[in-house]
Amino acid sequence: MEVYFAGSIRGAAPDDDRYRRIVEFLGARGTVLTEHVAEEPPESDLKDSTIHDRDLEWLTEADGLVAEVTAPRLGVGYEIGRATAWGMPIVCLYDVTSDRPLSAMVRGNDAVELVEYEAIEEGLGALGRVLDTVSEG
Ligand code: 6IA
Repeated sequence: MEVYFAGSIRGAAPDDDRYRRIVEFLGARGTVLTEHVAEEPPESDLKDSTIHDRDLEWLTEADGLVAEVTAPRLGVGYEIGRATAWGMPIVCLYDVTSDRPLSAMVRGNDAVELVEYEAIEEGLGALGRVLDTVSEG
């Protein structure tokens, strides 16, 4: 299984290690095409057009998209939109203790399997169950 992991890069990311925990969790079940999203610092001197084209190519190659959407970001929303249009399996993780309400464009999207969590351990458990269902189906 090849998974595209999406999370905030240029905006406020969570001030804990949850992206790294998600990437490690996914990496134990398959290949994560975008491990760099969890790296510190994630920026490089690649041209934005190179990043855009490369990431979309990875997204087309992936078996599914897993996005952490607690920190709302244009880049993540764009990736969810493209994956929705391509009919890919999409799982979004959202921390319900956040004071930032989740966009209706995610919560109201039938193509998105939404995992709401209070602690990341709980979120990863639910993510695992969703992935089991997707891989069986
Ligand atoms: O709006 P944002 O830029 O925060 O959106 C983040 C999303 O866009 C992530 O899920 C990534 O897939 C994608 N993205 C944004 N910037 C980069 C990037 N910069 N590299 C890869 N994907 C990106 C350079 C990072 C470097 C370690 C190669």
